[in-house]
Amino acid sequence: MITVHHLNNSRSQRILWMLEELQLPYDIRFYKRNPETMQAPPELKKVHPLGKSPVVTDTDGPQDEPVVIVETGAICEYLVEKAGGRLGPPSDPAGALRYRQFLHYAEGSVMPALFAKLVVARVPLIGKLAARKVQPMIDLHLDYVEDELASRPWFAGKEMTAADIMMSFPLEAARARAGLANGRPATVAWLDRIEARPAYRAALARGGEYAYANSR
Ligand SMILES: N[C@@H](CCC(=O)N[C@@H](CS)C(=O)NCC(=O)O)C(=O)O
Repeated sequence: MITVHHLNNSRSQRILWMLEELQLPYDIRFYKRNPETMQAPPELKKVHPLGKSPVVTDTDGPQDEPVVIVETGAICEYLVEKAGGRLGPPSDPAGALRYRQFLHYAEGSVMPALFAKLVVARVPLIGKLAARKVQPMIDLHLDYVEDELASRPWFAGKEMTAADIMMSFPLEAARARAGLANGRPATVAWLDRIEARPAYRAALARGGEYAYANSR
């Protein structure tokens, strides 16, 4: 059985969405952020030493051994494999390359820029000014994403894949905190498309508090 160790308002929402898309059975263990520090509670360190979310445990891992997996991208790849390739790379080489790129790009490039803004904005006195300095770093990514989505419906090509699931959290966070919706219609349309999906809605209903979803 798959268990998602799920933190409110966090990246682990993507894993719930992916499991709903794949229709794989799963349990959720809920963890709540400390409202002042926003940190995960210490219990999560009992599941994995990093104490961050998502963590997935699977009692039926490869060779029937239980496994503990961290890193959203690695978890997505694990689930694609477990589901016999569903939501995995498209068969054409260019699409497969785009799939691989965006699977890594979400956490490797977009999230660090957004995180930098979040951290500097909290610095007393100079926070607001410093956050404005970081904004162009974020815009570079958001404008690139807009260009990409202007020419095809999904990040890898004609079909939705795990790359779209990976990109959902940074783009939802950027809509909430970094002005994504200003003049980026293709990305906004993509956000509307993902959020209208029944599996996305089912994951929201199961996962509880997720401040980055647009309410419909
Ligand atoms: N790159 C990692 C990041 C994991 C991460 O930082 N998760 C956040 C949730 S959005 C977390 O657990 N924050 C609470 C904490 O660090 O205590 C991934 O994608 O899994």
